[in-house]
Amino acid sequence: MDVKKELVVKLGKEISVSSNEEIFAALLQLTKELADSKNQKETKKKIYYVSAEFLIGKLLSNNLINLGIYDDVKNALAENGKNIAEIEEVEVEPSLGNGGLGRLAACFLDSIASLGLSGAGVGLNYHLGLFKQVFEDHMQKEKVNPWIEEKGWLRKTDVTYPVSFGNLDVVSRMYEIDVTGYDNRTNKLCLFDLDSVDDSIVDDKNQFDKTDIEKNLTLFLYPDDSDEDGRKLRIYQQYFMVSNAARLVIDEAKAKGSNLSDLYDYAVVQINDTHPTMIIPELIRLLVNEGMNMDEAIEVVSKTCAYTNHTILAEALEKWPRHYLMEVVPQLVPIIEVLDDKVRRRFDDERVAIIDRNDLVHMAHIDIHYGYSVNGVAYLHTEILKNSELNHFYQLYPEKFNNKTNGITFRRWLLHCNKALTETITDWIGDAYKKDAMELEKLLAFKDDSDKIKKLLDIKHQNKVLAKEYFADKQGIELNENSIFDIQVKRLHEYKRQQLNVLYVIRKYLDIKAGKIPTTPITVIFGAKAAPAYIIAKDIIHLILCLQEIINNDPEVNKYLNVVMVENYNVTLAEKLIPACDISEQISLASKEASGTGNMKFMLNGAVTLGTEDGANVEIHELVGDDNIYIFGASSDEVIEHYNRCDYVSRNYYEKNESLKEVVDFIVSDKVLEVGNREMLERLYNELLNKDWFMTFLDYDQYVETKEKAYKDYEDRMEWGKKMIVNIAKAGFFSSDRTIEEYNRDIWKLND
Ligand code: 26V
Repeated sequence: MDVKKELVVKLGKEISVSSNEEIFAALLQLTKELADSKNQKETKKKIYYVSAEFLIGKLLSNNLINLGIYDDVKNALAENGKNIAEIEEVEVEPSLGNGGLGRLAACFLDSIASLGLSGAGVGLNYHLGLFKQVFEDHMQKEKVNPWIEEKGWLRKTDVTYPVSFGNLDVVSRMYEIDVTGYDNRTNKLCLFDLDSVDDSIVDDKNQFDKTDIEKNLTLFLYPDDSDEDGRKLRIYQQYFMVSNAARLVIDEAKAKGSNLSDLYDYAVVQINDTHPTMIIPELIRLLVNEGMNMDEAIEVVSKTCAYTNHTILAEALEKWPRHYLMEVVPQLVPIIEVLDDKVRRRFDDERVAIIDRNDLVHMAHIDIHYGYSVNGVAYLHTEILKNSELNHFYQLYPEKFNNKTNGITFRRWLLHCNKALTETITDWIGDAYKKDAMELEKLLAFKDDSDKIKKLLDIKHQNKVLAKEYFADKQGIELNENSIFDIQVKRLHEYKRQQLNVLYVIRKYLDIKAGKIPTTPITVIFGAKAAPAYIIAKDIIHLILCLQEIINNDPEVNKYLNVVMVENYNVTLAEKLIPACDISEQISLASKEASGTGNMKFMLNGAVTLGTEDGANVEIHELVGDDNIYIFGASSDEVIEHYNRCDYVSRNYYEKNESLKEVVDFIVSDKVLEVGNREMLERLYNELLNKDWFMTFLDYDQYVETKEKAYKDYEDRMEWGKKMIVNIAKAGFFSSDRTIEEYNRDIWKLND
């Protein structure tokens, strides 16, 4: 295809005289046409990945790469004085996701299409999605984040379904976004919406009438659930999502010749965390409406649905009061009661009941009893599910439990975000690794080759310069490209322990003030959104922003240490930061991070992990070996023991440890109080001293010591470069193509 000719036709004029917006619109059209040409006939069985979140990121560049025309487009634009990076800037990042679970769903869709599997994502078309984070007075403020534009990837379809709630009947509409496979088929992300939803009901404080379902249903991802109306709205959303998904599954199966008794030969529904759980009773309800008897419907659905668990945090394992369900989705309640009744008749064990004694419906329990597969997302996480968190269920159904260690798509997290590294790797080992990620191991041959190492170090430096330019331009942030980039980017949560990293920053600041100067300057970079109602998380952000102000403006310190918190961390910013990173902070309290996927992205881009033995860090450690990772802290077994014995007392650590005491006290020192808010800082200080549920102090000494070692090792550039090569070479295992092949082999079995 002559890309230039195509673009000129679409533009109706020369590229050189077109605006970036016009070029973006033309490329959008071209991409959609090409994607259409790769729509393939569906196979008999199809995977439906149902998820409340799809954190897809900007799509233009990725689609161009997957369709094989990125270089042609880039060159055609360059010949006409246009820069593809500037065209990419025109696109607004979709706001359909929150964190790891949503990004995983997006990587999986890419891999499903890239492996040529017939599949669809099913979710909701949130108009405002997740809030936009801005910083005011060193605090996070939430602003609305409209992202849907006239000229975008969404395609309105004629597919509509009636959906009934207790007090309301609505008619849905399906939108589609193309999911282009890498040199392969196009699949769809199906997003359901309501024509009556009205963005204008939201005021400038992000408030709206939570009971006006016809107008608010698909406005926000995870609407505030601090009151009853908010919680009910979540149930409205969840049912709306799964009712549509169920109708889609049944319609498509029927169209392919299913008599519904064989639904599982046509469809597999992967339930992404508990948010889509109601698809189980809903499918049962629809099959019964089609004339199937209840027992058979339950059996058919149980052979169709599979569940993925992404967290062991109790707060995220959803339990809905039966009376909420009775009000919002009364048609499901009798079915859920039958499901509960069957469980109670089989097992005399309150712990595995679906409806508990307090009349709470345990969504995960529905998934486990009435799905045929339960998987965790990393080796350690699955072991914890089997041996402790879900042990009662594991005893009942050992055959259902399996592990699928997460992965990331290398198209976005290497080919797209790190062009220089991609080119260099291709130079060195050819491009087979783009389809077979394990080929990256060939890089190990170069780990003692000083020219190759120098080249890698040079690429890292270039990526730091690119990040510096980007953040200077977009956020007015100054980054020192000659410093160590030590990065922690992920949702803000106490279990992820950004606060531990902050304690280290204070330690370093006090050391520098006392004359202990680091050999190489350090930039500690944070990016994180806190849930709007998560008070302590917001206090941690406040402390980081105060430290940023104090440290970066202190001439004695800022030559050696800088703290930067980027605003509104999202996929687009991740793509700039990850290629520039030296040290990847993965410091969760062992046992709490199910997997992590940022850890994989950093590794693939040549950063070295500083982390606890948690989630997929365990597997990274195993692959790269002790010399190429910095591991510290208590093991998951030790942590679980502390919880069981209730014997972790943070104050004891504080009182016995001078360094720690000095650092913690600094949080409420005059210096910080001068800049910050007393109430927030004191609350955080008290939380750490009196509660510290995620055991920050437990690992403080080891963290400081290990991080110092990493900074010291960084000085030996050739040795460090070797670590970088090993990390990149061993990252192949974390390709989501491998993960999806395993899902297909063990759970979906699409090609049988
Ligand atoms: C759950 C809930 C529950 C109720 C209210 C709001 C809310 C918001 C989000 C969630 C799900 C969060 C779960 C999540 O993102 N888990 C992450 O999943 C990643 C992909 O498997 C994994 O790498 C991370 O370790 C895990 O934290």
